[in-house]
Amino acid sequence: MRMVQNTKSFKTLLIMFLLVIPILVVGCNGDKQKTDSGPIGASNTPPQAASINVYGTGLNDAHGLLADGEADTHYKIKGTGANAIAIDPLGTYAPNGPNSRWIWDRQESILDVSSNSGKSLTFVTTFDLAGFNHTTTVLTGKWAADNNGSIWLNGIKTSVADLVGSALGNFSSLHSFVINSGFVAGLNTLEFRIENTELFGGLRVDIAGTAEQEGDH
Ligand SMILES: [Ca+2]
Repeated sequence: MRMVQNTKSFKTLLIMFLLVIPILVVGCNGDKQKTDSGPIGASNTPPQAASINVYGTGLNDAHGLLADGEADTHYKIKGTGANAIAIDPLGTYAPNGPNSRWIWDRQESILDVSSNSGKSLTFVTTFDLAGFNHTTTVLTGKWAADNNGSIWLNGIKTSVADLVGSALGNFSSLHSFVINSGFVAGLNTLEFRIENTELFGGLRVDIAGTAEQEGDH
């Protein structure tokens, strides 16, 4: 009788043991999966796009609007290296502000328009992508030109549509653009090649940019 009871007890223990092992295994796997997924922390945070320091035309270092005739130290005239000059636009131009204003190589007057006609000027601005993954950079903006223009990045023409045909709309309104390729590590150079076919000339650029910071991925 005692032997039968012992045998029953042994079977009961064996069944319980066999039931418990799978529970333990599942439990361990569950813990392992949690470990593999890692703790929630900075190393698993998706890369964050941060603003890069790129300037529109006619701005001071704090991105505030310059006054008429002030030097724009962020836009240089290619060839001479002179600063562009913030100008008071003609009535047919898109009005200045709030994020940028018109520039040319000098304040213009009705007295010097003849010397201005047919003048082509390239305006150069730079921005630094140090600390950013340059391949993730996106520039967005709006621009206008009197009369025609094209946008170049690091010496290569961008896919942004040229302003052509000396159309009134080239300078009476701003034209949206996006640049998302052609960037290099470190210093990047953006050029606005402007052709003034007659009378006054000008360039206006609203621009902002983002890129993922290095170390976020
Ligand atoms: Ca013109």
